[in-house]
Amino acid sequence: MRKEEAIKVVQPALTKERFDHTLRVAETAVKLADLYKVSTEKMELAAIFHDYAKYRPLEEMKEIIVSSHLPNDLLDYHHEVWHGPVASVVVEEQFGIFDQEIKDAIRYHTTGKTNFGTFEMVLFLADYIEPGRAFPGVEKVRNMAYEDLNHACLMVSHNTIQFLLSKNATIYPDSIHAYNYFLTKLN
Ligand code: DGI
Ligand code: FE
Ligand code: FE
Ligand code: FE
Repeated sequence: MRKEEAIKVVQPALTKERFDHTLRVAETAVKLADLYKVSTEKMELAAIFHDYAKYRPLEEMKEIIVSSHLPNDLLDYHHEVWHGPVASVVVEEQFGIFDQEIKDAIRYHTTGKTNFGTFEMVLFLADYIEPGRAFPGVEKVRNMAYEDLNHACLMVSHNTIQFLLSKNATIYPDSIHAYNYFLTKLN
């Protein structure tokens, strides 16, 4: 699928703010893909689709999780962790995107996972540091992003888990696995 075509289907599924975020994630992810030597063309497509399912009705997302290969334990956690996995299924079924890297980058963009690949890490990081984000400590992550991909992803995991703890929110196991993985790989 071409970039223009992807944008055309994604835009009406999102709010104006979410669509603008998506374009900034794509721009950031392409820059990082170039730096870390993964496909910029595939990255742009993954980024354009990463939040595609964000505003699906919860019942519809549940139905997709139950009826697909996705793990049902997602349903035991907050619905914020559903939209990535759901989008990875929908882009294959609806748009014939079978590329495993693109699907996995979309699927795990919220939580990360263990043995996270370079391609997937770039989208995970770009989603966090795109210029519209104002998370506490984001500037430090932005600086690290262009120095050390793994270390920057560790900071994303660390900050996200810290944020979730501060809200007494449940933490999906993949978020913890990602944190451990990045920390273990630290230089
Ligand atoms: O969709 P975005 O807002 O661009 O960003 P995202 O998909 O990375 O994260 C969406 C939200 O999900 C964000 O507020 C943090 C939250 N989140 C990330 N990991 C977990 C989580 N929420 C829960 N409950 N558990 C997690 O493990
Ligand atoms: Fe998201
Ligand atoms: Fe994210
Ligand atoms: Fe996003």
